[in-house]
Amino acid sequence: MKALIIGGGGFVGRYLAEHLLQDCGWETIVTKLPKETVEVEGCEAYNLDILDKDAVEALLVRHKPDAILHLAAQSSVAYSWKNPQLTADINIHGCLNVLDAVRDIPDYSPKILLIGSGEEYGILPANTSLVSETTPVHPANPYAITKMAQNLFGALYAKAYEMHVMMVRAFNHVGPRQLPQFVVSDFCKQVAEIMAGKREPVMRVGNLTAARDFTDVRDVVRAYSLLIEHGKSGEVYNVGSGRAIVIQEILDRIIAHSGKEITVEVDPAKLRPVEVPVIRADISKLQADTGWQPEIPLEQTIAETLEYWKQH
Ligand code: A2R
Ligand code: GDD
Repeated sequence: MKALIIGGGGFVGRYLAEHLLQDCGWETIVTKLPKETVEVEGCEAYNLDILDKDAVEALLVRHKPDAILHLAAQSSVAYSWKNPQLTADINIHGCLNVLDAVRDIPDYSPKILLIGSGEEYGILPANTSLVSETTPVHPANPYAITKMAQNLFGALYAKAYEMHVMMVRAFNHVGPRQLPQFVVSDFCKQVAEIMAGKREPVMRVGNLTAARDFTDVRDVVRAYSLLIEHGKSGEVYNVGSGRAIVIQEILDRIIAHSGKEITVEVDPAKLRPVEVPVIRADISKLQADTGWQPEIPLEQTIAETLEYWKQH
């Protein structure tokens, strides 16, 4: 198996490259942006902007990977409110560049995995929080709309052109090295700075009432390789833990690790114009088709993420 990770310089991409090479034994190449470095032993990295369709096609013609795992994205919900156009360009047009390049290359039919989001489900009817792949989507932010569009194109291309495209709806993934624009990393970084005396014992937070479904990034990348092996073309798969945890509880757990008295202040700049209250994944389809199980408890992920920030 020769795999290509597009967006290999991002948070998930590096874990995925390590997993495919070391655990799966697949030949693995990645694309990254010029500003990024990917230091994974045995992994060739190529610069690629997915908005450059010719470059996307040239790379695919040159390497003809058996599997394409498309991770490149503007991945921040918060930033998508500030720059919806850029988010749409990267997440929709960028993905179309990949799909069209594959469609246009003669006698080439790789397996393609598109990474959408649990945010696609959006605001649910009252008394609903557990979402399966058949639950209607009501995306409630620009990022979620772009991921819904990306996955609709994936399903369309699978049907129209008999391409082997699979779509993921990934719920929140966390772990060491995640950028501090995401909540667990953000809180761990602030607590690590307080513990090191680099910051007053005051944390600045956003909305603590929402509940999200968190999975360790190392479990997430195992789901992706299993989907490449066993997933069905044209299908959508939730990738999450099946449990929702309120952000306040995440905060309390992270603060508890510090052993310090810490004051919490809401930063209005961290609040979003619309917030999805609860998102929790029904993962039975993924489990039935691949046998996947999440293995790393959230407590361990939090401890390791905090440790990462204590050292950086
Ligand atoms: O936004 P940056 O500068 O951090 O770079 C991101 C990169 N990227 C691009 N790559 C190629 N061409 C572009 N025009 C382009 N624009 C952005 O894709 C970053 O290195 C990578 C995405 O990785 P992260 O932002 O770290 O996301 P993460 O958490 O690894 O999520 C992977 C996938 C994404 O599709 C998310 O939307 C989904 O899972 O949740
Ligand atoms: N970032 C951040 N910072 N979020 C906060 C904070 C804070 O200080 N305080 C509360 N939150 C809340 C957000 O309002 C949201 O309800 C929740 O914490 C998670 O926010 P993020 O970690 O920024 O992630 P996200 O849920 O918006 O998006 C992530 O998960 C999606 C899948 O559900 C990203 O990884 C997306 O790429 C991914 O698709």
